[in-house]
Amino acid sequence: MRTQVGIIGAGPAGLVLAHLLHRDGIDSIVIENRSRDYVIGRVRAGVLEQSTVDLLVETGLGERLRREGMRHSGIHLCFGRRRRRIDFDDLTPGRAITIYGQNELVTDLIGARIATGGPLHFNVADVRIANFDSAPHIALRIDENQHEIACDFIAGCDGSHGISRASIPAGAVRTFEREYPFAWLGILAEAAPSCDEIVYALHARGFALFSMRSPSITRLYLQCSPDEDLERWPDHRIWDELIARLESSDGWRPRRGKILQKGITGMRSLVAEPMRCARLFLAGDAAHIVPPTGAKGLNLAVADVRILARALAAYYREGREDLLERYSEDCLRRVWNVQRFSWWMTSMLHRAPDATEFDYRRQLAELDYFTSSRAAMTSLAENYTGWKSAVNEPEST
Ligand code: RFL
Ligand code: PHB
Repeated sequence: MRTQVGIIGAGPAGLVLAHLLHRDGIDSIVIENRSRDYVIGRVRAGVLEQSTVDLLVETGLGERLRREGMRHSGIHLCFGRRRRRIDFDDLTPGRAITIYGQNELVTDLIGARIATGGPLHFNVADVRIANFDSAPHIALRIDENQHEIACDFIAGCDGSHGISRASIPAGAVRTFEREYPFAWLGILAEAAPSCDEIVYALHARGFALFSMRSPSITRLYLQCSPDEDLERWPDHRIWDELIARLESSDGWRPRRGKILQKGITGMRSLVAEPMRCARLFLAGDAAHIVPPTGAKGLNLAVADVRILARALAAYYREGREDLLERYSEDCLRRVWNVQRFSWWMTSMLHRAPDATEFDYRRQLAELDYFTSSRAAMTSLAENYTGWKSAVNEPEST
């Protein structure tokens, strides 16, 4: 097989890249080591930034997103039983977030890829990459048959446990990491949302988050320890804990319902620098991981591939290499800002095991400030709804 860009991974990064390249007349082959059902069924992100929504709409992927996506023009922060709202319409006019499950987005992207007739192979095995400093190729197995894809470039969009980053020779890429001493226990529940916006809460017993997927499905998370045993969390205990942490003095609390799915997610920050090694380009979770508190991972993946697609288009159309040369630098400015924001949201809203009462009171004061000073609320709103896409800079610059 031969193509211009070999794309490893059919998550949001790989599929959006394939979509953008197709629109620019650039061929690609997408390979994915899991099944189509598995990729679609994976319950993960739910919050799309304004620039992610704009890109999807502009490139013809907005039809179902516009119909079923839930546009939110604010979020709530709850602390010491006070629930305060950050009003995006007022603070960052024209910018909001949209709730649309990652699995819905991936479903749309797979549909769009299939409609173009572009190659997309699921269930591939033994993926290996080589020669990415000269003539890149990808070796793989499809249905017990060995294949090779020769390509001009490889896009490593294979997530945090993929082979792309791991294939780069030691010393060519540096990683910067941070582990957090807590995790999230997340549930999907059959319950109509009792608030029409997301609620983040800091409680003396730890963090909790109320979100949703549709008018009849809620998504909730609570802080737990990284080695938490799910067996110790029968459904009634999860609900009791969520309600204890989220309930506010105005009488609001999440509505109980049948738990459809539960799981534990560890929390990590990681950045690989540079995000490129010769003709191999890393994008999305393959290059960086953020803790989910800022709801940024998927949005960052889309921001990377937008820059990569533009650089590849300039290369094929005009023979320009400068945008490819600048790919890593262009992405990393946003990546580090998002790391900073996600780390900050995480630190403000979680209770670390070794934290003191002093720390807790300082966190409450920080929440009080960020929900009452207009300058502070604007900063939060600007970061949460996301940077402008075109110049990859904060909204107010
Ligand atoms: P993905 O989605 O992990 O996709 C990578 C794909 O590569 C495949 N793969 C391989 N394919 C071929 N050969 C190999 N050797 C391969 N190895 C792996 C994998 O099977 C997979 O299909 O990475 P991508 O595309 O970079 O997308 C990143 C996002 O998925 C991720 O950042 C977000 O889900 C993070 N995230 C959130 N992001 C947001 O923007 N907003 C949110 O609200 C949000 N909430 C979350 C989240 C992640 C969570 N978890 C479970 C980690 C909430 C949670 C709980
Ligand atoms: C979600 O809806 O899954 C969600 C919302 C906000 C976050 C993380 C996840 O910060």
